[in-house]
Amino acid sequence: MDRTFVMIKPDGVARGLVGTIISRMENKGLKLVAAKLDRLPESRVAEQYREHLEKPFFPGLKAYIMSGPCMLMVWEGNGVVGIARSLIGATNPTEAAPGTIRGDLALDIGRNVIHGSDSPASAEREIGIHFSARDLVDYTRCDESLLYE
Ligand code: DAT
Ligand code: MG
Repeated sequence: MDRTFVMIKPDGVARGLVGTIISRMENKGLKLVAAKLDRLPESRVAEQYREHLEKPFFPGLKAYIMSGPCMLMVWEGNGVVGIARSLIGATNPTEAAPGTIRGDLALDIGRNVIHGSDSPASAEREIGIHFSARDLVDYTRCDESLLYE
């Protein structure tokens, strides 16, 4: 089964949006396999956003991500990387479609509430930054034929 890394950023946690965001992903049918509330040290912010280290917005992004605890999660499902990105919406909430998390719950690219991995390779890399193999819980949620033909 495919996996992706999703992180509710400190604004989302502080605004009390953890429950509504998890509900959206559960309602879709995705399966939560790991979760922890965690403050990211600078080293993990740099690893997480390594492709953005030299960008002008990186210092602000780092301060934002380190401003409070994040809700770190691993979600499972067929095609979950793309499905999670669709649920999350465009990077800039001013362009994110209504119905998406960023479209419904955020206003500004610098406070866009949530991160989701952009490819299966990124997902594997990002899960490895924040979780160890034993953090990923193997369990039966429901009869999977209710969700997949
Ligand atoms: P995404 O989070 O949709 O994968 P990204 O990987 O391009 O987007 O950028 C990572 C985060 O960095 C993004 O969620 C918000 C911030 N960011 C990106 N581009 C930005 C910009 N032009 N100005 C300010 N923040 C930006
Ligand atoms: Mg990205």
